[in-house]
Amino acid sequence: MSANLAPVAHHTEESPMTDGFNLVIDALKLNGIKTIYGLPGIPITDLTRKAQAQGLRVISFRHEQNAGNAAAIAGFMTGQPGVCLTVSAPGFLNGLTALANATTNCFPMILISGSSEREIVDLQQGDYEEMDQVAVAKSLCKAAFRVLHAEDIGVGIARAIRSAVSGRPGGVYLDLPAKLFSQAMDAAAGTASLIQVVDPAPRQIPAPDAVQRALDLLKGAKKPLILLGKGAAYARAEADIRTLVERTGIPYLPMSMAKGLLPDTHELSAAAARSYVLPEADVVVLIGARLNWLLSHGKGKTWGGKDHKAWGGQKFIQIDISPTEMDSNVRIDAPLVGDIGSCVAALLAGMGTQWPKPPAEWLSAVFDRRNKNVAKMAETLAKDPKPMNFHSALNVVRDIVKANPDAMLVNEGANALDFTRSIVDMYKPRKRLDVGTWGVMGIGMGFAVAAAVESGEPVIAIEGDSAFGFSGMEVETICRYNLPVCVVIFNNNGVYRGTDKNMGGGDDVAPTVFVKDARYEKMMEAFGGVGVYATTPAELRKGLEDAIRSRKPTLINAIIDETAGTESGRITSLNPAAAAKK
Ligand code: OXT
Ligand code: ADP
Ligand code: MG
Repeated sequence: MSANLAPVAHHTEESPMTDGFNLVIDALKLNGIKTIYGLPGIPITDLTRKAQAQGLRVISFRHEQNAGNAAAIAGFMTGQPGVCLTVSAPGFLNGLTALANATTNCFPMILISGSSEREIVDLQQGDYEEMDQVAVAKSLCKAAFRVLHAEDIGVGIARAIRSAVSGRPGGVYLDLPAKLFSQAMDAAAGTASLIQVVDPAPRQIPAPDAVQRALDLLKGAKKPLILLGKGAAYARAEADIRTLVERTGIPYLPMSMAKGLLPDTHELSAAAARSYVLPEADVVVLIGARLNWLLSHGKGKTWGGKDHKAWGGQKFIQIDISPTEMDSNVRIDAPLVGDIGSCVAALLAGMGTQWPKPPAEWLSAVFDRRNKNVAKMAETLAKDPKPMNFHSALNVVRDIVKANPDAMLVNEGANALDFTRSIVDMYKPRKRLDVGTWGVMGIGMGFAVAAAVESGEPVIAIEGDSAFGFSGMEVETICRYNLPVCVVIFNNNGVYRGTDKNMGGGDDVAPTVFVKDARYEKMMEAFGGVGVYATTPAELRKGLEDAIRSRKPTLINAIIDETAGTESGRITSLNPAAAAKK
């Protein structure tokens, strides 16, 4: 233990001493952290109180996973690490799913958990909520640190911030043992020990020969395609990306959370021709998108390969900050390693102001296909079936988002997710927040809370009824902080559909089926918010319009035809039974 530690400390004008509590708060504030998402309890209750007293906003949740998801998406929205604060062992574990999900999605986040006494944990003597949390966290995040001495708090928080946001962003775990908080030290020395991180996410300039290689490949393309991923949204490079798209005239395809980077109504969007452009393109520029399962690993029938493992013959230019992302699935012919802003700027500089447009046959093939699909979709959306289905309900959401392009859209479910992605156009960057790389259910209310807190804009959360259940208790949090969140539950009585039968013929309902006609809107009413029961598009529209106008916490229980969904939405082929047939 350090020599200058004394047992008690209070941070007052008179006192020359400070303590662990204050140093943690001061270090966070010094680095521009404004909000802590968390859940109090031993040993961090006083930390939450003191943080609030000293001007940090503390958003207190009902379950740590939701606080963690809020912190993670705050990181994505702002580019600053989102901070989640939990108690030891069980609270820490509850936050860990969110930390792992943040790392998987490249969202910068710091999970700070209080922990039990090291001496007892290491001898496994059975402390209150005992767990070697650093060891558990290590494999699920970018970095894990433990601070044992008050004078190291500044370094610990600086390392956590830098690890979370530099290079490929991700989750970081910071372990603060209970004893640390009451350690006292000289206040001036404490202040001097804090670090304000300089340039936490330094630009990474691509090598000039790598830029030239990419331009040479692109110049020879007959059927080029640009693919935008959520890394491009995170990088806030939309102005240069738009210039790149418009100067080259290359059709582009946005991944789910890259929707709105350019407005989905942009004339060069190929979103509605996805299954045409992927197999047909000859040179694909990946900007902040990985060739993972969401892109069929860059091969197989999606890309025009003969079978599900065969490469389709495309050449790839990949812009990514992580050098080891290259060749992770197929050969990357022109890797461009650097931050997206710098890489796109370098491409633009190398191109000059004139760049040959793609061949007209390619453009007309892509846009004919797109226009046909858009027209077909418009026909479907114009129908008014009874009962309401995903399309007729989403036609309303589509109008509302168009009229309120600054509103945030949170989305989870299976059919509720997939139909929303293709039907609801986005107009601005970083407005669409969803299940991401893992397809994880449970992000809904955590994301919605952070979306409201960080943006101040109205939030619309389109939720499958199953998806909502994972974080539904946070409607109380939404009411407590009076957040302008409108939760819309697409209630089809179950996971995917409400019509499954018990295959054994017993009394229990099938595993995918819920209580029929559940009145979810009453959950919001229970906490003082507005509940709406909507069986028609008109009722849904009124509910949404009222919610946006009033900014009152609202839950709309939108009753959807229980037969309308498909198993696993658009990813039915990933079900083992279906995959075996491939
Ligand atoms: O080109 P084609 O013809 O193919 O058409 C495409 C586009 O061109 C076209 N399109 C358009 N047409 C017209 N106009 C416009 N504007 C337009 N835009 C596009 O539309 C189609 C589709 O386009 P898209 O979406 O771009 O293309 P596609 O082929 O779908 O893209 C492929 C993918 C893989 C990129 C895409 O499908 C994708 O992003 N998928 C993500 C899927 C996903 O992550 N799903 C969530 C997980 S499912 C499952 O795991 C669930 N669970 C299990 C579980 C989970 N996940 N987590 C945890 C912690 N525990 C358990 C559970 C429990 S889902 C779930 C709950 C489900 O029940 P709910 O009640 O919540 O939900 P409901 O299903 O609603 O009941
Ligand atoms: P999507 O799911 O939208 O396809 P992914 O999460 O798979 O997107 O990919 C995001 C990619 O963006 C990651 O490989 C990550 O390394 C990269 N990335 C994130 N931020 C930056 C940045 N500022 N510059 C360059 N690449 C980035
Ligand atoms: Mg459902």
